[in-house]
Amino acid sequence: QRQASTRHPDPGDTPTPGNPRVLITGGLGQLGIGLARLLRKQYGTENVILSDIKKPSDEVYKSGPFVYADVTDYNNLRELVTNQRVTWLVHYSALLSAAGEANVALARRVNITGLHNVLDLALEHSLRLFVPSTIGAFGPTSPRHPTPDLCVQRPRTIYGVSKVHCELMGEYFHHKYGLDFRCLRYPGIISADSEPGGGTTDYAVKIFHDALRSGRFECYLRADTRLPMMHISDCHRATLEFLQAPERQLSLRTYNIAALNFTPGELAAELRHHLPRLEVIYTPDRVRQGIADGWPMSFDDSNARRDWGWRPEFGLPELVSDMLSTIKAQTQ
Ligand code: AKB
Repeated sequence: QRQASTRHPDPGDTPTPGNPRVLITGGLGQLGIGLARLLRKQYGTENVILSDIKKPSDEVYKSGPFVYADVTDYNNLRELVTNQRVTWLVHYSALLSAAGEANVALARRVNITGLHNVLDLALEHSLRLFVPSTIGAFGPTSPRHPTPDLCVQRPRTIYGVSKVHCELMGEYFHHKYGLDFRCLRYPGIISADSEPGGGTTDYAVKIFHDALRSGRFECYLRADTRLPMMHISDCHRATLEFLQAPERQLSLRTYNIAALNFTPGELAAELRHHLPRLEVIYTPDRVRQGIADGWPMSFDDSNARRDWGWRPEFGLPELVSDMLSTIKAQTQ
């Protein structure tokens, strides 16, 4: 049996009373490191454990606890949850939409078997379990502009199918066994310091890097493809606020969260306020254009706003200025 290895072998530490002990799976993807930073500020560095099957950079390794965790291996996860006395589990491991279409068998293993493992574990150890869902949990027969929380969900990607399965299983476990399951449907997330991988919304991150590097960007979506998007700091804040929301305030267990929506053409126009010479050419890719054409164009997040006070901060001008200044600072 595999032994969990930790930067700080600290299971003997006494967690501050009332503070959760958080384990983040898939922690080296686009979202884990930033969420860990925010949670560590609130609950203490040692109480937030990042995990992944990949090797962390020196910077991540030095910044707080990191452990190896394979979500497809139940015993590995169980050992970790027990030894580290985990009370909250944030399950970020997943293959995204385009990566899932390229490897359906792996997407099934990670997104469905991995989910079953964390659900069982959360039930066994009475954990608060947060799993993100996505705009990708909807499909061409869903109302698309805006998409409400409750409507037809017939996605046509393995990623979307696995996320609808996740929403339904989590809600079922909540109703049947009282599991504290919480799920937010994320839009495309825009971040400067961590790169997305294998998604359909990734163009909206890459455009900033290419615009600054070469002044030219080749977009795999048509100029008029509208999708819901969100700045990463809004995403992290939404996740923290939702995790902290008292259970009595939650009328749903799965909520849409929205910030803004735009097309590649509108994003390029906003970027040209800063980089007037930016050249964008559109070469739609069959798979990703097909996926985007069946996804929501905008999200109705009125339930999240009403129940737990969700409010985004970043509009398009703020998002573009922030991305450009952060990437410029990184490359100087
Ligand atoms: C993807 O494009 O697959 C993800 C998502 C919207 O869930 N970024």
